[in-house]
Amino acid sequence: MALLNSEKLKKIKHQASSALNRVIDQHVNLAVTGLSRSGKTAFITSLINQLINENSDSKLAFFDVVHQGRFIAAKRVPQKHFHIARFDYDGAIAMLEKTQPSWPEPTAGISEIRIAIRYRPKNSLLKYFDEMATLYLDITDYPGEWLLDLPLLNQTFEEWSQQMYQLLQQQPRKQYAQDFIAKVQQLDPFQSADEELLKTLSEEYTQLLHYFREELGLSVIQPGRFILPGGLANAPILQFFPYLNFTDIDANAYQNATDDSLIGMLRARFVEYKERVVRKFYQQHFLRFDRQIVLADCLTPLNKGIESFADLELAINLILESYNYGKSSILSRLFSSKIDKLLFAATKADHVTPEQHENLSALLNQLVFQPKQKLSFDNLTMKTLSIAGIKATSSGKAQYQGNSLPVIKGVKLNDQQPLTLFPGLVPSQLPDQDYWQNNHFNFVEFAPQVKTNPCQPLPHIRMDQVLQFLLGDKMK
Ligand SMILES: Nc1nc2c(ncn2[C@@H]2O[C@H](COP(=O)(O)OP(=O)(O)OP(=O)(O)O)[C@@H](O)[C@H]2O)c(=O)[nH]1
Ligand SMILES: [Mg+2]
Repeated sequence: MALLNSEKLKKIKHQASSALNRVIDQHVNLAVTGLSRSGKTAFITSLINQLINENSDSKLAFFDVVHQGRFIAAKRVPQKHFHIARFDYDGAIAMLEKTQPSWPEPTAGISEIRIAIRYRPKNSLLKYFDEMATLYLDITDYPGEWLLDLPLLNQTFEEWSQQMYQLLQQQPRKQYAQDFIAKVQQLDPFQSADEELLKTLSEEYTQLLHYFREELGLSVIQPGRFILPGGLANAPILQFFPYLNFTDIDANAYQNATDDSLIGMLRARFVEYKERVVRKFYQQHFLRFDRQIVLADCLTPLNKGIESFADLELAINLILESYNYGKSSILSRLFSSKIDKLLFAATKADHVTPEQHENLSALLNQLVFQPKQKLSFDNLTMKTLSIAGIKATSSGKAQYQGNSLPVIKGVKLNDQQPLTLFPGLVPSQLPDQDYWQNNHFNFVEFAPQVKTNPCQPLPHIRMDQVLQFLLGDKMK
């Protein structure tokens, strides 16, 4: 009897302490990334907005804690790291709530915001301690371009240069890179380093990268900081470029080249970039993230064409490297990350008609899961979804030549005119030649919808599923 009692007591103590721990230990570091213009700011703004405006009208049916009536309230609290810029939620909301709403401004670099979410845990045992529990959610916004730099850590200057040369020689980059390639090929690698020349040529290389990203809609931009320099603008650490003539260089002479020769200085700056910029980011930030969402705008590349889409595919491959924990992976050798859930989300789903959403998720799924098979993602749960952080259109049907067609309706961003359109078909598989020849995806930018009631959460698509995947298990 005494034994039974002590065992029972032990069990109760154990249950009580794990429940208590759970209450105390409620904290998630959520990282949000994606290439520039992929929708990070809109996504984070919406996520916070859904949480702090949660009420009977909110549309979070798939978020269990809300669906089960256990959600109490959420509010912003001061962020944890004072040296990191604050995510400008108020600025973004002010833009979206104007009489003529506009999208939040582009952002550069990293920012952070903290939300405290109060809820009632499912486990009734907790009523002995406290009826409520709090989940502290730290959200970090950082550019996806920084993730694309990770493979550099595994490369020598020579290897990286050769890889960049290969990319620059393929269309559509080739057409715009000819001039730059010719200038670099004329250089004598062993001439003494001329800092002005390095500065001018690295600026030219940076302009090319901007053109690739912004005009051609390409995704593989290396080094990422060249287009998002933050506090490093004009620093010599960003003044290098790939050397494009390695096949003609004497290997010994290259090895022995000192840092005051042109090639030596390029190499030294590349090494410094890897150490002080790339490695530092992983050490300072990446290692503290628990959960990650990668936003991908798949629709703009579909609209731009086959080359832009192929580049997105390559970029997703490179990004996945960061989560590949296999023995030979870069990360497992250099760092040990604790990310246990990774969500890939195809953003701006409100740009396609609802019956295409499934295709959009399937397409992203293919982009992500093909490379995944070659890598090792033990202990990592992954999911793909198609979402809209801030829904700017409504969907309906229109009559066209006697047929009823699905359409989206919105207000065009450029001239504020109403527009109804069928934007096109999204392939459910990686698009083949046939798709590119016979389909044209029409991506028109829409203005955010006018908000009639400021207390109403922002309209969205599947943000509740995002919340459930990323936080559901922490709010049981
Ligand atoms: N229709 C629609 N458009 C969106 C949505 N999210 C983003 N956009 C569009 O995409 C643009 C870029 O969105 P941002 O949220 O600023 O993207 P970002 O990733 O933060 O961009 P950077 O700060 O430049 O890196 C916006 O200005 C909108 O035009 C969405 O959910 N629906
Ligand atoms: Mg942004």
